Amino acid sequence: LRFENCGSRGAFIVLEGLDRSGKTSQSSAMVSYLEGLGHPTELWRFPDRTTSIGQMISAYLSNQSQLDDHTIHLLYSANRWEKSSLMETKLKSGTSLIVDRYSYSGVAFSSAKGLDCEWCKAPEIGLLAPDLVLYLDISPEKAAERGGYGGERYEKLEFQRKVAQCYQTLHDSSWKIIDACQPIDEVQKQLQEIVLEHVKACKNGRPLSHLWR
Ligand code: DGP
Ligand code: NA
Ligand code: NA
Repeated sequence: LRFENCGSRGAFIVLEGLDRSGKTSQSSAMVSYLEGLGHPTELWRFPDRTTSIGQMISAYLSNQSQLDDHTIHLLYSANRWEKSSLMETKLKSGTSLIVDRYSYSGVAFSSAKGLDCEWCKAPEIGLLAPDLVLYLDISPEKAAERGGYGGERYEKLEFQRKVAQCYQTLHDSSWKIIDACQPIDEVQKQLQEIVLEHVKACKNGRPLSHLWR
């Protein structure tokens, strides 16, 4: 049973959290879950490293290139803008999108470097707003214990502490905070309940909106 031709839209759902909070595995589990229920769903992630802007970001993250903090911030934002019309098309055609990181990472990671929060938000204004933001809550210390970090630029305890503080200032009514230290199945179950509710609300005609409102 598929729903794509019912004229109803898909849900735009973002997972956020520190590095090693479990976003990536929970995002793919969520896609399988929704697909299994017959809801057309795609897994997206930002940065999308497949585009040419995404490749510049990837080179920066692996320390193969150096960029001024403002410059890289705008590249992350441009990477979201370059995908935004496809995103809107997908949603309007009835496909739900599970998105691993979005503008909240953009603001949290850049303001953790000391950039002004309002300046960081500005290039995100007008992007589609998610219907739901699932924040996988874990302390920076616990996240660091999870098999350690890889070698990428931001994967350091001190920096992740600052990111966690910046995320705190971004919560709004679209956010649900999930305790990411629970057993993985429990986290998954809690996410499924919340997501299903939102997928249904979007099918029933909840309008899309734009950042930051
Ligand atoms: P990921 O591919 O999800 O591991 O993300 C790579 C790293 O980039 C991760 O440490 C989080 C960070 N990041 C993701 N999105 C943004 C963004 O928009 N701006 C900044 N400054 N950092 C970001
Ligand atoms: Na990472
Ligand atoms: Na990730």
